[in-house]
Amino acid sequence: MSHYLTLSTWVLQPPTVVNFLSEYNLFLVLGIGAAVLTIGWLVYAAVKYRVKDDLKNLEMKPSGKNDNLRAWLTAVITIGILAVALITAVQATQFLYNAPPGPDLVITVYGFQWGWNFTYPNGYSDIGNLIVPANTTIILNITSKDVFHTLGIPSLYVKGDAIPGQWTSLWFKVTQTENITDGIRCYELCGIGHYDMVANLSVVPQAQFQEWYSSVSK
Ligand SMILES: [Cu+2]
Repeated sequence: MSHYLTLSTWVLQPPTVVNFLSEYNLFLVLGIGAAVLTIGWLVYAAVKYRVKDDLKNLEMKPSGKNDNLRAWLTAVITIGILAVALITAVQATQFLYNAPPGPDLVITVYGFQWGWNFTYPNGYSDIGNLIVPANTTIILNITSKDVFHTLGIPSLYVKGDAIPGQWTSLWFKVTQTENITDGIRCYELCGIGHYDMVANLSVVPQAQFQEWYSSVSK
């Protein structure tokens, strides 16, 4: 298994990835639309108002009805694009903040210099390996033992700050079983070992998870 998953690796994309991609694609469309309008208008104006045979054409003419209409149209389109971007960005963020209703598994994560400790509800804890069942909402409650860290899972498009004295939550759900070496890493420069502050993510079938989980229960 490679270090980083490319998107095509996921046959069924996890909801956090779908959420991110749909927002990204919308922003791409809005951006292309804005570019076409702006550059189109620039080219149109450059051609229409170019200096022709003599310099008489340079005289400013009083603005007509069409100029006002164009100004209003520009304002309405600009506000429209910004409004769509704002509303959908807030919706996408809310989606990431609010985990869907259960069944879920809540895991406590401690970041430290330099590694990740994952503690399960039964008290079992592991440094460097996060094993979770497929088709289950996984909620990570994250904090730090020392300095600022940030836990990120790039293949799932989720990230949460690990700050001493504070808790940050994130959730994800994966439908496929998958083994991602170094799938979890630190995104906050936290000292000399930062580059190696990684952990493996294993998504296993639910039955296999239950078997493993009972075997490590105290
Ligand atoms: Cu770090």
